[in-house]
Amino acid sequence: AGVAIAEVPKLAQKDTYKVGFAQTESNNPWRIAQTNSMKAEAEKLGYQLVYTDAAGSAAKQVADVNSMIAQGVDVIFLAPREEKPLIPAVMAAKKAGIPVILLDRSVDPSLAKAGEDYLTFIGSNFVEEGKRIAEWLAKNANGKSKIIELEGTTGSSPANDRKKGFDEAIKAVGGFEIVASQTGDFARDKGRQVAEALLQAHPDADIIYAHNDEMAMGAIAALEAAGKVPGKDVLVLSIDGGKEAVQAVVDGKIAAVVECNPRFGPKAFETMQRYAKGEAIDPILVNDDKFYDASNAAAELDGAY
Ligand code: GYE
Repeated sequence: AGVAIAEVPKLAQKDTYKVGFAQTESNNPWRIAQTNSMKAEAEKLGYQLVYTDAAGSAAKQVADVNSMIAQGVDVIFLAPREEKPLIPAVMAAKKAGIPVILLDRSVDPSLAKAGEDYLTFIGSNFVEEGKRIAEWLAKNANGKSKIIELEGTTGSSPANDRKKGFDEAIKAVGGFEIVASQTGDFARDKGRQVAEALLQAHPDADIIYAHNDEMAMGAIAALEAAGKVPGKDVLVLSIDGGKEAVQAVVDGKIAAVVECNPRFGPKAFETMQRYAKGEAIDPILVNDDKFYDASNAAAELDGAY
């Protein structure tokens, strides 16, 4: 055990580094865009990147981090699959004297703290993303009101916070009802299956809010299979804003989508360099997210990842 140290391990200033990136899964365009951005930046800087893919398993991700520690990386970038199960990985790296920077998902704030156990969290404000969808609906729902919510991976920070931001804001607006809310694990096939079951149980639902594009595309498939017209009978809302989803906005199948910016590379490595120089690092570094609906999707399509 030993004495708990209330400080993130230091990082020496060096010409080059061996850096770990523990990715959580690679089953969607968002993850692939994020990984590509990290790999491109490491290559640009001439740093060695030790990349692992946990394939959707928190247990494997903990093992991946332990293996990076054994390989003696200088820094670990971690995209924690769930808020609680990755705490031991954060603590093991700290104990080994390796600073951790959390990317895109966070860990339980009551169990690990920025500036103490890990350096900082870089990512989107998920509460805000959910709130932006609710605010769009408040203005554009056109009388539609019965909502099916497809949640992301249970226990992950984006699922928790996208639900919180949306549910609280939609309640404050009034006149809407969330008739069902269930996880689709951020996955297309699961999203389609869950949407299919929930549409059968709630045939009067006329809005589907999906916590990511993959589940939104799955929901569109479920709607079409049920003979309903997405965009007309049922409004589909999403978060991530990859090219396929922005194209679906152009096609009228998705009503609106908040981007969740996956371009982490430049900011991640710049933060690490600033830390090595001895600069103070904020506990949260928020990415900017765009918003797409029928008013701008065609013009913005080229810029979507
Ligand atoms: O929305 C989803 C991905 O953690 C912000 O995870 C990320 C989310 C993203 O699998 O598509």
